[in-house]
Amino acid sequence: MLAYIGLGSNLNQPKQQIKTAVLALHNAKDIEVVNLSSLYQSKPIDGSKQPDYINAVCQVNTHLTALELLYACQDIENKQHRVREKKWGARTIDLDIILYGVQVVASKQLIIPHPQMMNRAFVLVPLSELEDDLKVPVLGPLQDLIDKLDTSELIKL
Ligand code: PH2
Ligand code: MG
Ligand code: MG
Repeated sequence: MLAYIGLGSNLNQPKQQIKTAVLALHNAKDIEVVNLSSLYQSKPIDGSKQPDYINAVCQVNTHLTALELLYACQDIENKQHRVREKKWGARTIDLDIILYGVQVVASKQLIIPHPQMMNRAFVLVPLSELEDDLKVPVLGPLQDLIDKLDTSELIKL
């Protein structure tokens, strides 16, 4: 299954955190990293005072189920000392499953497509680098989603 994972960090050398997490995905059993977008810098979405984020999107090929992939991502977050304080607070690393093939998931643990993706240029723009004519399940063509967003504050590194 082809899946897309969004990575984000705004603490403890964010660029290095992203690279460490991609390497961990590469080394994880049953996950093959196929492609990685550029890194992007942006202001935190939520308005509170916290450092700018570095974000990227990674394309993976996996035999894991969506839930197993989530656990693999959480394992990597834990190894990089992710502390879950408040929702949308600053973090060393965040790995979110954005898409899992064309599968739609709505369980207590996991929602796919990622429920905030349509509001987040730092997810959609790197995703379009990897597959620009992507049609997102439920939400429609990726380019239409991007056209609805202000992407002017997103800095490609
Ligand atoms: N992640 C959040 C909340 N706000 N803002 C940016 N720019 N990048 C993020 O990855 C991000 C955010 C919660 O997951
Ligand atoms: Mg997130
Ligand atoms: Mg998350």
